[in-house]
This record gives sequence, C-alpha cells and structure tokens, in this order.
Amino acid sequence: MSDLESLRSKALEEISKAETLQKLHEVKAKYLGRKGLVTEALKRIREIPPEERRNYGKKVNELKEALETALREKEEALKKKEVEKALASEWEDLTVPLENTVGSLHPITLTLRRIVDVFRGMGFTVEEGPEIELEEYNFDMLRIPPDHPARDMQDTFYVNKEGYLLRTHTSPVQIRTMLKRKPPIQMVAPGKVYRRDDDPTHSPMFHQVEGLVVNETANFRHMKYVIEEFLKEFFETDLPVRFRASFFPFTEPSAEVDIGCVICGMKGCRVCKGTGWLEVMGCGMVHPYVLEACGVDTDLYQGFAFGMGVERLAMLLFGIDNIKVFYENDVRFLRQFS
Ligand code: 2NL
Repeated sequence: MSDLESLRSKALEEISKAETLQKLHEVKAKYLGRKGLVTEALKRIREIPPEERRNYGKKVNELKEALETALREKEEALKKKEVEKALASEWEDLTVPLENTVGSLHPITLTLRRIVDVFRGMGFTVEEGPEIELEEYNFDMLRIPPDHPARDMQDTFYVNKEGYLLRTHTSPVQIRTMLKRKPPIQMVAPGKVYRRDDDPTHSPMFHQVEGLVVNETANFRHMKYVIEEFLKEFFETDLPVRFRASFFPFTEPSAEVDIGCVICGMKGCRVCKGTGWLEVMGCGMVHPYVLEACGVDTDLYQGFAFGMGVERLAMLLFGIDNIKVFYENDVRFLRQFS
C-alpha cells in the first residue's frame, strides 16, 4: 500500500514536470503502458492475500484513474501552450498597414495591358466576354469540325450544362462582337482561356489576346503591317519579323509569325532551339464561312484576325524561362515587378 502511495507522488511529479508532449507520452508509457509500473501493480493483485485484494484493487484503480486525469489535463495544457506559442510567432495582422510595402501588378497583367495599349493606340476597341462559353461560339462558328481533336474531352473543359464549356481561346468574344455590331470592326479580346493541359510548359488556365479587323478593304498586307507595328512597339525595337504559311480552320490563308530571338540575338539558343527565330503569334484572313455565320456580308466585307499567348510574350519580355512562376505567387518573384 505504501508502495502505491510513493508511486502516485512520483508519477504526479513527473507529469507536472513534463515540458513537452513527447516527454508526457514517455511518462504515460512508464506508468500506464503495457509494461508500465501501474499496469504491473495491477497484475500483482494475484499475489495479494485474498482478504486484502478488494482494497488493493480499489487503490490501484484509483491510482490509475488519478494518473489518467492528470495526464489528460497536462496534455490539454501543453497543447494550449503550443497553440499560443504558434499564435505568438506565426500570425500576421493583415489589417496593419505595412511601411515601405506597396502592392504591384502581376507580370501577366502588366504584359496584357502593354499588348492592349499598343492596339488601343492603333484605334482598336477592347471587348470582353464570358469564360463559360457556348460550344457553338467556341467551335462551330469558327469552322472547327465536330471531330477536331481540340473538341476532345481530353483537351477541353466541358461544364455540366449541355452545350457549354470553358472557352479554349478568346475567339468567341469576336464572334459575339460581329453578331452584335456592324463593320467596320477593329477590336482586341484579352482574357483568360482554359485547356486541359498541365505540364512544365502548359497551364490549364492561361491568357490570350486575339485581334479582329473587319472592313471593306482589309487584306493580308494590312494585317502584316498591323502585326509588325505591334511587335515593334511591344518589344521597343525594330526586330526582324517573318510570316510562315500555316493552317487554322477559321482563317484562309493562315500564317504563323516569328520574331528574331530576343534572348540570343538570333545566334541560336535553348529558347529558339538553335533556329534564331521565335514563334509569337498566329494570324490569317478570316474564313468567309466564319464571317457569314456571324451575319457579315462577304460581298462587302473581309477581315483578318490574329491571336497570341500572353504568358509566352511575358516570358520573352522579362526573360523568364518557366511558365509556372506566374501562378505560384511567390512574393520574392512578384516583388520584382513593382
Ligand atoms: C494562335 C493563333 C489565331 C485567330 C486566332 C480568329 C478569330 C475569329 C475568326 C478568325 Cl472570330 N480568327 N482568331 C486567327 C488566327 C490565329 O491565333 O496561335 N494563338 C495563340
């Protein structure tokens, strides 16, 4: 019996002295574990003379319960202390105005505005549209065939509602503009677009600017001039530009636009894959099918259109070689654009 008393005072002292949860768990194991001192004392009940057993059993169980209570209370106290410690060292009061700290625009926003501002300077209007689009505007009216791989579930985010998707380019904004306004049209459509891509060079959400000109005289050399002027102003230098024949379902003829590599000065590098040229946009004369689908009379009007990826231009403008940094929101990266 006196052994039980000294066991109790020793255990309680060790519990109260435990500074960490780890230490407390060690004390718990020492007394209440499978081979713990109290557990052993409980097993010894068989060695106790029958007339004392009842009393002994009661005492050991009381001791066990007392230690469990003390352990539980101590554990709560230690956990509370840990939370308080974390709150004291880890919290930030977001309402305190920070001295010498100003927010800054995201590099994609800066690039998007830079693109749009050049076109505004050339008399283009800026149009926006919904990110959840009609499949009809995103594909059908752009002459993208029903079996085109871009329509695949693998490539496009379809939403629950039949006939709707997350737009895969900003062309539907131009479709909407032609449907609601008569030519002459000269517009750009900036915004977010979505494709089911996610690897080191693709993000499921990215940004595009597309442009559209529809009037009585729009032609290929007019388009070349507008694009060359844009690239000159965007990169603030008279860069070499070349147009390569290409294909899009919505334009005919179509071309891809390359600029002399701004990273290596056309000597050949990793970014331009040794060619000295970088592809920066696509363009072409709007297919008559697309114009007619939008109610534009092709006896009177023709159009040209172009499209570019904002992330790609931002990477070239700022010399960034990894698209993911735009979405990680690491303030050490973002602060460089203030
Ligand atoms: C690219 C290519 C392009 C267009 C976009 C367009 C829009 C309408 C009608 C015809 Cl409504 N065309 N847009 C035309 C040619 C190329 O983008 O590589 N973008 C990143």
